[in-house]
Amino acid sequence: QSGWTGVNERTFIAIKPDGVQRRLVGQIVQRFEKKGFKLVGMKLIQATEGLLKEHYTELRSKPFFSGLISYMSSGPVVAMVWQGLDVVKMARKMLGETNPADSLPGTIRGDYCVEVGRNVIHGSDSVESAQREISLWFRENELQCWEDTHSHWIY
Ligand code: 3AN
Repeated sequence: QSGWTGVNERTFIAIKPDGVQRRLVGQIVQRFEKKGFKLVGMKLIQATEGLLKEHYTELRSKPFFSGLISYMSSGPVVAMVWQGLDVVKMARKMLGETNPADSLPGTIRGDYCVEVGRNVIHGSDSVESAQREISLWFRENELQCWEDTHSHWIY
């Protein structure tokens, strides 16, 4: 689908239950806004086990899989879709590494967390994963295409 590349590239970002419970939602959203990306979808959702197992299907044989599912269902998550040039790759840079210990200060995981099993945020790892994850978490009518129509009165 041509609409998924260039400035219209989209990624799926989720603030995990620990991020919500630690009141980090505002600061995380602010980082994506300040970077210049466009918010096109957002909801607070208690994910079902079924949704999470599907989301993490590639990890189902990992020893931490059941712990991961119970962590991710321990409270609501903020599911978001962000749009912009190269957003998949740049969002991964903003997140830092899977293990917070390998994440540089300045990244979200580098600044806000210490344990791999409580690493605050998820971001799609490729354009293909982003497409799969967005359609898993959002209906088409929950995503907004919008333009900056007010810039004429911001001086
Ligand atoms: P990422 O979220 O950086 O793409 P994945 O997809 O390898 O990393 O892992 C998905 C999630 O599984 C991680 N965000 C983390 O919460 C959890 N996880 C990954 N590796 C481990 C581990 N060794 N022990 C516990 N949890 C892990």
